[in-house]
Amino acid sequence: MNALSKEVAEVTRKTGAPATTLPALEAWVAEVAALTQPDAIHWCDGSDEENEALIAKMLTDGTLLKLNERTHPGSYLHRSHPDDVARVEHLTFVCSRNRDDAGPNNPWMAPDEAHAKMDALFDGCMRGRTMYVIPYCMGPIDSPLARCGVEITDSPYVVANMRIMTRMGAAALARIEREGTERAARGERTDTFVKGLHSTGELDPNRRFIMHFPEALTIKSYGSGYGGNALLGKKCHALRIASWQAREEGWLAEHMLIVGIENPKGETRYIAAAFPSACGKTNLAMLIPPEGYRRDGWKVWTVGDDICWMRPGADGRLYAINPEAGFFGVAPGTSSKSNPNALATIQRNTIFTNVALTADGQPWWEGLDDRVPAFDWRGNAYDSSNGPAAHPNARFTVSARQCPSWTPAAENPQGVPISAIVFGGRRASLVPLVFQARDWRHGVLVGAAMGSETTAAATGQVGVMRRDPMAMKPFCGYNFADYFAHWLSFDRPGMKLPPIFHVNWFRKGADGRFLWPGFGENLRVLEWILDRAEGRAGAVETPIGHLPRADDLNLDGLDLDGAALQTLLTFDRDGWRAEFDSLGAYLDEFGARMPQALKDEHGRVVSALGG
Ligand code: OXD
Ligand code: MN
Repeated sequence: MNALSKEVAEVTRKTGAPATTLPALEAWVAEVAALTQPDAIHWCDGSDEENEALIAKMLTDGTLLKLNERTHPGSYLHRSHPDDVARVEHLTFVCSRNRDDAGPNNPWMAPDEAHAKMDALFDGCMRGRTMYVIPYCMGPIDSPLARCGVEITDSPYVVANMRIMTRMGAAALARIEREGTERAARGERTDTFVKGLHSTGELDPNRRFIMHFPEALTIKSYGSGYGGNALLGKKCHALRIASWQAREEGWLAEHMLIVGIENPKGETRYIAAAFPSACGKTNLAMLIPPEGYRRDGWKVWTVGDDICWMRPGADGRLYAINPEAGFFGVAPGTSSKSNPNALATIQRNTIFTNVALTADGQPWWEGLDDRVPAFDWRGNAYDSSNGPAAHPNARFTVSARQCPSWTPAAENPQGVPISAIVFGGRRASLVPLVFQARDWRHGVLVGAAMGSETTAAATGQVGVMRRDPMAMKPFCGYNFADYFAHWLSFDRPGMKLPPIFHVNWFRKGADGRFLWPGFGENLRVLEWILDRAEGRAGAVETPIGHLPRADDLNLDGLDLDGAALQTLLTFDRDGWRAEFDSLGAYLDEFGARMPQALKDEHGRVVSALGG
């Protein structure tokens, strides 16, 4: 017996592992245990009893605080390390064999170097800790579009969050084992589940990295316990690794919400919409129709608020699933005005992270109401001179099924058909309220051209305009040039692709105030979008696409200043010329790999804009 297998045998003796029939999984868990040296291994089954035991442990050691049981039953507060409050894009690497495959859009490290760096960090890091093995499924457990993974972590907080955010536990393990056994019978490799290894380490920002090895379907994350850095099913698997897999297999893994709009005739049509982090995807996915629309019988159904996996169906349409089972939403700004459905969703069985606390133990954040909290997100007595009470990236983790607008269509294994794709950024100027791309190719350019002001979802400066193509800048697991080529490849005979639109809810007037009321009123724009998709609503053609005139939108009952409306619907030729100059320079950064079709499309719009 060599040293490694001796250590594995020792861990197995101590803990009772292995707990799987799939040799490839058993071997990987044993290998990780030998490296990280945990005191115990716990295979998560996802049961209520398991969750209760974990919660009890976290209440005892202070990882969780119980919130007011009367107002927020079954809910808890977690305060993260103050240096660990957001995704860390500069420490997030794509470690493809070939550097160009990661592209200029991703920090890159050679796989051998990255493994060596990470394994040195993981060496012995779980001594004194329990290692949790979390089998999970992204997507409905019986969906052919769903994919499985296993996250190994030493954080019970991660386990509790993964249980809400994914289909975690026994059913996922059974699927992983079944798929492995079927592959073995065909003589194929059996470790096709995504392997995610995570440790909170010492929470030292100088010893923090999130590494992706897309060719090996592997993720290694060390030194953070926060959100997308640690809940590996979300950004790491369902976007970075999945986008790579999707390209190989002919589908799309996108940073998009999925929302169903039911009209008074009872017809529901689904929209997939990409917005950067903290730009209102959760609000749009749970929109409450304005009063007049409600009276007429309009309804809105939530399928997903962050990630969308889409695949062409036999009829050539795109069908989408939400790979997630819960919401990891931004709390600040969530209120009975901005998102009553989200507020109703998080009244129970919710894990809050880095929110403030009222004197009677209720969660609180800026924008919720006019109460004054007693404690800030760090747990200090609240003092407004210390900054916001809740961290701007404070979050709630909650099951999607608790949302009043949740639809059982989210469980449809075949996914929902997509009638329109929407891109949108946070743009204070230039970009109109809504426009429609001429065709798919132009739509891909519109997505590639997306720009947005940065938010608190990632560490770094907030409010800086940056290019964020298709809201995937932090999440595309490969070269953007290849990603655009992949999008373009869907434009082929037999496909019935949805039309593509761009929206901007964040346009500001000279006084710095938002011109468009947003929230529920956004349904007016979605109605125009869906009518356009069915060839009904009017528009005026411009070089940047088709814009509605005021008369083309249903503005009944909306109190909107005429000048504001004019600004929102105006196409500013000079401003767009400058925008397209900068877009051209951006596309050139990708060199010869950028698809000629996209460059030609850019050239076509530039000539339409005139010199
Ligand atoms: C998220 C993000 O957590 O985009 O969804 O940061
Ligand atoms: Mn997101």
